[in-house]
Amino acid sequence: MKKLLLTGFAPFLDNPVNPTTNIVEQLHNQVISDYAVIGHVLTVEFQQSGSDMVRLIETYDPDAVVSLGVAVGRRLVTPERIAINCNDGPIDNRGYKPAGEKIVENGPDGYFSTLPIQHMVQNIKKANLPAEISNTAGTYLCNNVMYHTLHYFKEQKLHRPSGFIHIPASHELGLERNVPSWSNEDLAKAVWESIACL
Ligand code: PCA
Repeated sequence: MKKLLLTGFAPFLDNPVNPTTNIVEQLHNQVISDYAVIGHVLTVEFQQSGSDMVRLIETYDPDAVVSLGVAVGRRLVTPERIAINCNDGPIDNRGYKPAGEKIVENGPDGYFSTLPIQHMVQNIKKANLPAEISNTAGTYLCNNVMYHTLHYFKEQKLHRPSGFIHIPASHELGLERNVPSWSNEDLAKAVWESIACL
């Protein structure tokens, strides 16, 4: 059976919970299509999350990687099209504040997702849940981890589908932050449908 590494993130900034933690815990050890899911929750730290991601890939040697992050305020589940070589945004969980520096000094400006993002959107919609492709993963940790993953596979000359999906807030987080929200059940279903088309 193939292996899929599914990552989420810990809470960060004003968000007391991160719904991706719940999804990763729920789908850990599940079998979706041909893939056995290995779930891991990453820290939200510029000097740590990317290297943790690479270590996880080297440990598990997954056939595919799907990373999840919450995009507080988004209404739809959004597979990301591209990661850019830039760290910017507010402070991370270690108190570090990036200022537009490169993620990888001589790395390419960007990497396109190697996940079937169009097919993923169709599959999520077929399950009666709204989805669309996003053309920006931002410049915070979600973009950072997506960039690190795609850069690693490129450098290693490995063709493994990998990329990132941003999800809306859960109801618990939505109430706290006063933003649009989904049930944990629907969020997990959308992620399941995304993985099912790999
Ligand atoms: N979302 C943030 C980082 C962690 C998360 O879940 C982001 O969109 O970059």
